[in-house]
Amino acid sequence: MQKPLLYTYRRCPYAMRARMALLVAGIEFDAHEVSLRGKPSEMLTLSPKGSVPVMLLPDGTVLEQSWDIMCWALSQDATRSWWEPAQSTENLDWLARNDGGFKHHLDRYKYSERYNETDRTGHRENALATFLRPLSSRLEQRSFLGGSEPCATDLALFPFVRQFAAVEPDWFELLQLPALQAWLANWLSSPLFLHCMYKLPGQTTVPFPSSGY
Ligand SMILES: N[C@@H](CCC(=O)N[C@@H](CS)C(=O)NCC(=O)O)C(=O)O
Repeated sequence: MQKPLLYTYRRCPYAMRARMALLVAGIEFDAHEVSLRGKPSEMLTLSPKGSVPVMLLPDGTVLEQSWDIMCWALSQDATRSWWEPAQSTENLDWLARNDGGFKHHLDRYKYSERYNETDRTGHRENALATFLRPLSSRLEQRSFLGGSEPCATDLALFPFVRQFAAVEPDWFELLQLPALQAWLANWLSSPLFLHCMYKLPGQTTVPFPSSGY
C-alpha cells in the first residue's frame, strides 16, 4: 500500500476536521466513504470501536481518533504554523470544551428526538452560554484561534459550530455574535472546506482529489 487510507463520512464533523488537516498538509490519500449503517469489515478489523474517521498509514499504523489524524498530518515542519498554536493551554482547552460540553449540548439540541430530550432549548442556550459566546468574545480579539492565521484548533472546532448554526439558521443569524458569525462564514466559503466536502462515491476506495493549502 502506497498512500494512507482514510475511512470517512462526508457529514461527520470529526471526519471533516481530519480531511481538512490532510488537505492543508498536501498529503495524498485514498478515501473510503463509509455507510454508518453498514461499516466495512476491513475498517472494523482495523478499528473495532466503529467510529469514523479511521486512518491506515502505509506502515500499518492505525489512527482511530480525528485529533490523532490531525496531529499526524500537521505536526511536520511544513505545517508547524498550523500545529504549534494548537498546543497552547488555551487552545487545548477550546478543543476539550468543544469535544466535551459543547458536543454534548449540540447533540441534544440537534438530535433531541434521538436522545429523547425534552429540554432541547435548554441545551441550545447552554451551548450558547458556555461555549459559543465565550468563543465569539475570543474571536473579537483575534481573527482565528491561531491568531492572525488559522491553526488546527480552528479546523477542529469549525465543523461543530457549523452543525450548531445549521439547526436553526435564521435564529443563529439573529444572534449578536458578529465575530463568531464572521469566522464561521469565512470557513464555510473557504476553498479548503469546499474541497473537503468533495462528494466521494459510496462504499468504495478512491483517491481523494489532492491539493495544497
Ligand atoms: N472521538 C472520535 C469520535 C468520532 C465519532 O464519534 N464519529 C461518529 C460520526 S460523526 C461515528 O462514527 N459514530 C459511529 C456511528 O454513528 O455508528 C474522533 O475524534 O474521531
